[in-house]
Amino acid sequence: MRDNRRVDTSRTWSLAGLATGLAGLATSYAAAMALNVGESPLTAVAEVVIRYTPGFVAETAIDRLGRADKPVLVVGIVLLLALVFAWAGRLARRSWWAPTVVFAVLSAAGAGAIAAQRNQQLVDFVPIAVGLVTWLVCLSLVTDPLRRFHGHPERVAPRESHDRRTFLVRAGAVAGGAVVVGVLGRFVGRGRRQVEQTRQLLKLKGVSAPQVPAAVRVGVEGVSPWLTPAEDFYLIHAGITVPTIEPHDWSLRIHGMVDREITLTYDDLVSRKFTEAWVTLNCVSNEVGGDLIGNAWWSGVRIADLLAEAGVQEGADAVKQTSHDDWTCGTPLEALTDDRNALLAVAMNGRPLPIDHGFPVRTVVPGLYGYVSATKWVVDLEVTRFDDFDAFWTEKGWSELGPVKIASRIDVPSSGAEPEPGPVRVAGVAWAQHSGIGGVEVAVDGGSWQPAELAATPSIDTWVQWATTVDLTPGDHLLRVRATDRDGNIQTGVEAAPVPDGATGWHQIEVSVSDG
Ligand SMILES: Nc1nc2c(c(=O)[nH]1)N[C@H]1C(S)=C(S)[C@@H](COP(=O)(O)O)O[C@H]1N2
Ligand SMILES: [Mo]
Repeated sequence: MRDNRRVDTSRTWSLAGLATGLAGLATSYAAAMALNVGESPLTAVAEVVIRYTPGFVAETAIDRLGRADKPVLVVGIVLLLALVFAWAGRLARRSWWAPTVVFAVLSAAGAGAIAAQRNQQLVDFVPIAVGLVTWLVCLSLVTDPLRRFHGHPERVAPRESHDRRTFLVRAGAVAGGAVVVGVLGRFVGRGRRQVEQTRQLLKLKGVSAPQVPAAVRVGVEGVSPWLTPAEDFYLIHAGITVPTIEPHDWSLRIHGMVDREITLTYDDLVSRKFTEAWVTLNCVSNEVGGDLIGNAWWSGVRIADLLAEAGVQEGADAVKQTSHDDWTCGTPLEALTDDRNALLAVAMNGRPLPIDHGFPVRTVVPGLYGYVSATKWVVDLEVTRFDDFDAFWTEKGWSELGPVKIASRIDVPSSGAEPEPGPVRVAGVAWAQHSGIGGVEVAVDGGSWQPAELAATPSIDTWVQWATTVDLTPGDHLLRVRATDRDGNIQTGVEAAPVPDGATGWHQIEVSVSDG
């Protein structure tokens, strides 16, 4: 009688561990797919196993299993894990920390496997964290009623059956949830992979490779590269999942206060004449000295030409832009119709836009912060009046208009550096898109401003690299930078937070000069 009950309980606890374990695997897999970090922790572990499998074993496996070798390996790992999960569930009967240690060790193994991959980033570890949190939450969720049920033998029957039912419901929900999340992850991942493949294979006529003019480089090591590679370009996205849109499913509607509504397909768009331009894009949320800024070579169609074809009506002053994921922004009509290169961009740095940067089509408008102009996955342009709508960020208290403010940043030396006394090279970048940078000055310890040299720029729409040499004596020093635009406006030293229309203030760093 007693023994029967023991068998029964240990089976129940194993089941709790199993459901919990599968749930963590499922959420980590789904997180990996949603974040598109290439590999789920599980397949990363499989890769490591493959890497360290002795050649003869691998050959036998390939010989016997053919192309099924990898699925067999993954299934094998899952079965092994299932045993560990069941064991962890049984450990949970005695203490909460023993299964926690088991899950932590498994997570560490997954993290180790991911760390062993090439070029991993912090985001690659997110699925591990998601899985571990799922394990811990589900474990307490599922074992809690069990503990009540088995922990108090004096409990009366109705209470027991209530706890038992709670356990079954929760374990079932966790296991069922795991299956649903796993299937969803597969779904999410597949769409993204397919679109990525389309993107890779896409050949766009009229898109040229970026040719960085030599004169834009100031020639100081450590300055941000003038061209920002797409993989280093900052990313801002208010939505949860990244839209994955096949070009043949994309179209853009231009409507509102126009004489002729226009609907453009992707083929319509790419059969037009492209305009290509260097444009530096930055985020209004960038703090003084921050890195939410990048410079790229964009290829696309001028919005001004499309609006002219549509025929903008009297009285309009804005274009409300909407993305595929229903993000909106309001752009001054003037910035889209004057002589600047406001583009419906299809390529960045000579390649179709990366999915995260708006594939297949986004807008780029020189001189305006991204939140009022740079709609990724854009699908709708409505010519209208600012008075008639609110947009995503303006609803949240950000300014309606978002012209880029003059700004500058010290990249070299880095803050806290310890240079030798004597002449020290100081360098960085400055920007005032569509006004252009006219000058940059540096001051040491709050002293007088001394002018820096500027590298060249191909237009007023990009950032500029600058450099100068300052003489530093031993001790601590404060280095400050400020810029002036081509109209003579000086960057203000008054400090303001990013909300509502962009941070201001001078970027400054501290260095400690050694005694030599
Ligand atoms: N669809 C969509 N477009 C968007 C955003 C967004 O959240 N959703 N963010 C905007 C903001 S605030 C900025 S700064 C730029 C950033 O573009 P990037 O991620 O390509 O650097 O995109 C803009 N376009
Ligand atoms: Mo932004």
